[in-house]
Amino acid sequence: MNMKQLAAEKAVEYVEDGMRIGLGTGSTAYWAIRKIGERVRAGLNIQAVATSKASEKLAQEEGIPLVPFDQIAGLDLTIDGADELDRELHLIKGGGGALLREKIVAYHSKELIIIADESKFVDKLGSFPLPVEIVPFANEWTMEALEKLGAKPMLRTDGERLFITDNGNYIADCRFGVIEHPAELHAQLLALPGVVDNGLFIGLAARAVIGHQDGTVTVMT
Ligand code: ABF
Repeated sequence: MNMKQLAAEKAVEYVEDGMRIGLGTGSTAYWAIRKIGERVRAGLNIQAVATSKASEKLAQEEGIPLVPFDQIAGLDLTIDGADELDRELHLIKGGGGALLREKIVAYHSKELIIIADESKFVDKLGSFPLPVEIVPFANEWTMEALEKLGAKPMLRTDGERLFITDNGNYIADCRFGVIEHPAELHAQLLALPGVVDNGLFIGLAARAVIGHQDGTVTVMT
């Protein structure tokens, strides 16, 4: 079993009958959705929402009951991946471009469990460029404002064309170097007009399940 699958399957042990579950996105969340599907087919009764079209499709194939957002009042548990996490469970997410939907779903969950292989665990955030979702209007000015905050921002492209998020926005991948104060940076970014949100998740994750190369799994709280 690979490290991602190990972490994902351990995290799915926290899913209980009757829960409302948020399904994350990415290659680690993929294994969690597969395992949840297996448990649903064995009789587990849950309701779920997905953070992306890809996860929604996989959940449908797995037979996981999906409910529209207006028919569910919040979630008990969301299981999602991350691009980086530190020992305080500060995260960088959004490498897949779904950070806004992932953050909305995480915020409305009583608990967010992050699943990752050991390579995602870092002493300090910042090796992974921080994804910042910005509106297309006057994006050149927003990019300049990001530079003034100390970033080297690059608009994400999808091959030749600009990458467009599910919300119709752009992603600026911002190299800040080591992020010494994630909460402060998060607040500074949110204060910039034109910035919709950013991939720093502060105080949202309650637990991280990490899969290791030697086949073990650790749970951080
Ligand atoms: C989502 O998928 C994102 O927030 C993050 O960018 C990515 C992690 O993907 P993977 O598990 O494939 O590394 O959770």
